[in-house]
Amino acid sequence: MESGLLKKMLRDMLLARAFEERAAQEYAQGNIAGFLHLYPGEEAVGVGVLHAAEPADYVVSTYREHVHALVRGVPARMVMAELFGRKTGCSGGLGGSMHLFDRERRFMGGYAIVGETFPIAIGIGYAIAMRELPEAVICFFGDGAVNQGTFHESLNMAALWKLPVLFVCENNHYQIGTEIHRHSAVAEVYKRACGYRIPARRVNGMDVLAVHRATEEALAQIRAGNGPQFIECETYRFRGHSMADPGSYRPKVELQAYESTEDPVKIAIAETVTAYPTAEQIAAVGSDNIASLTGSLRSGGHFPPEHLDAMQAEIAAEVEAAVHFASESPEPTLADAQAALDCNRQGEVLV
Ligand SMILES: Cc1ncc(C[n+]2csc(CCOP(=O)(O)OP(=O)(O)O)c2C)c(N)n1
Ligand SMILES: [Mg+2]
Repeated sequence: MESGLLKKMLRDMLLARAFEERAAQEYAQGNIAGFLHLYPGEEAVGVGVLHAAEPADYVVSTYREHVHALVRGVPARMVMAELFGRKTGCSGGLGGSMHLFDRERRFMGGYAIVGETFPIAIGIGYAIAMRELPEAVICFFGDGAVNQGTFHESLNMAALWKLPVLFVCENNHYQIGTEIHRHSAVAEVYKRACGYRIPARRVNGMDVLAVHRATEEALAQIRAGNGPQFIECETYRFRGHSMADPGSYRPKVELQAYESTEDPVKIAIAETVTAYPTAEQIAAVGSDNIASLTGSLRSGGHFPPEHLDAMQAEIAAEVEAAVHFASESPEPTLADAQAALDCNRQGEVLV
């Protein structure tokens, strides 16, 4: 993989983690109201999928969507301002954490209703198909959403009409406190797509490179006119379902095991930051063996640890600035809310 892309993905993974951890702090201090569903542990899914997409593709997501919006290019300050309910937020402060929206970046919304994303994705996919455009819709959803009627109705329609939709299941194994084998008759989510003859596969959702590769392949199939595709990303959330959930239904050892060995951010750093062999190591093996020493290095290039430190400092400053921007921004007025309603009444077409 090209090293520039690898670095961009690493940066987004780090931004995702830093943004969400800061949002948790702001929530605890009372600066963010309502529900707040955070993404730590799942970064490799959003980052891997969205870096394989084109700017012309559409994205539809759930209430756990801050990172999807960030990776799509919505500035951190506009996402944070939306979480704070401020007028400068990407939904004018009228949506909050679960309803981020950015028409310009084709981020067609986070949705609070489980299973709501499917019909919206299908509608956009239908519009694309009618116009015969080379675009696709990426539809994110959780493992808990696959028992909703909308899931089955939408997969059926997508397959029947060969709609350009990529279904991406973020399988973090839990629907709030209910583990997947206790809410789903088929715990391997990707197998459900067979019922609609949609090609489906399962990937390691903790490995950003694996997710990226699978998405590239699936999108290539969609753009070749082969209809919808399905990817199940197996992942894990490190925090509770929302800030209101201490997550006490999970064994501590389970969480600790994931955090210590499967953290997608640590894995992404390891993928990106590789050290060249030292002079002593080269001398020890002889120059003929340099190739074997360097063979494990990423072909794309070298990213020394000090670059990582600089990247992390830059991200910390970006998140700090986002919080400052959000807290200094005004709240929307009643007239703003009225204007937003009027705008829809005039039949504005969003797609
Ligand atoms: C139709 C509907 N039923 C119930 C809820 C309450 N609810 C909010 S999130 C959630 C769990 C969804 O779990 P999953 O799809 O696995 O997504 P995750 O939160 O794990 O990302 C439920 C039941 C809802 N928002 N909408
Ligand atoms: Mg889940």
